[in-house]
Amino acid sequence: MKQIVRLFASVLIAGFALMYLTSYLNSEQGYSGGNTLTVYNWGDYIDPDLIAKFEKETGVKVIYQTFDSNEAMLTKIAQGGTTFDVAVPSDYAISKMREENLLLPIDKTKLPNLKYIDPRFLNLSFDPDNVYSVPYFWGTVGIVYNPELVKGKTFESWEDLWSPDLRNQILLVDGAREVIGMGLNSLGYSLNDTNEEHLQEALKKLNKLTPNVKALVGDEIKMLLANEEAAVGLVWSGDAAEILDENDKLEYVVPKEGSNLWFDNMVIPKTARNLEAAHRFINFMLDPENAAQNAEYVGYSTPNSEALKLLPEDISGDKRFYPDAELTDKLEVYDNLGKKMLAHYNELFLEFKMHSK
Ligand code: N2P
Repeated sequence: MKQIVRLFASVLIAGFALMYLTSYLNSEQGYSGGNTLTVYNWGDYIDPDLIAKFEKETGVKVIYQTFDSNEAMLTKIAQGGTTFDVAVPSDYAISKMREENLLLPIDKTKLPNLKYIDPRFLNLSFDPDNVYSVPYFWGTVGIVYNPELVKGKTFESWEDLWSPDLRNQILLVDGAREVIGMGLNSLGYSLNDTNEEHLQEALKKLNKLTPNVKALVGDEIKMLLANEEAAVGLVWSGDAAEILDENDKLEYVVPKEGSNLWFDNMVIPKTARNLEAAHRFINFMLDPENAAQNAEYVGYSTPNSEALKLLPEDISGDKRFYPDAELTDKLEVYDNLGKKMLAHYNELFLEFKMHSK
């Protein structure tokens, strides 16, 4: 009898040791098959309670990683060696990923909640028929300012940023397309302009802004502006919504020369290991209640029309963050300018950053 107990105990111990070893090896390799899902999203772009809710509902463990620019995300996915199951690129980056064969088609039969997306956000030119992508958030790029700190100045035009009274008062979001685009727009050019003379003109103009630029920053821009560490910021609309929520003295405007209208969509990169969980996660985020909770938490605008109905009227009715077609028709979506031109934009942005140091 003793022997049987001993044998039983050693089998049990060996079994546990094996289980431990496999789970250790899997986590070391960033393996995301089995019951895990790896999500790659922008920083500050989800309510963490939703991740916990998804894990509880599905038993799938979420490994969550963030990026702060489309360029960084693209490089990481293109390099390989990662196991991202879901990522959230913007419009032009989705088009580039399609071109570079970095995406898997989405199985819409697994997304019953897709019906809640407003058709206005479907079938856009960067992904006709939404073969590879499903809307997450959308918005604009504009200026947040503190009327008290700028002493009555308004920002109807991009040109207003160049005012000599704004010395060391402006924070810029650290994005190549946003900053170069602002330079181009301020000259009346398209933010998809590829004419070398226009691009050089924009760089020269941006370099003249450097005395006014306090810093180029990531997600900290929200905290800095809300705490009045700077008077003005070039920001994405959802960040503006959050800043204004923290400090209601501030204002958000989209200058009259035009600006960017952007769309961030969920995709399944080629690196995915757990397609089943990827579709479940996407469908979960499309659920109106979850989408509304997410929108309220991060401050960004939801493309989900059922979710919109669940949001308080002071959010859904705010034209600054839910602009109607009259404004959005005047804005431009970033085009996928091709590998070479996008690299050139990045170089110009780097030159500007060196200049503003
Ligand atoms: C959130 C960043 C949103 C990205 N921190 C806008 N495309």
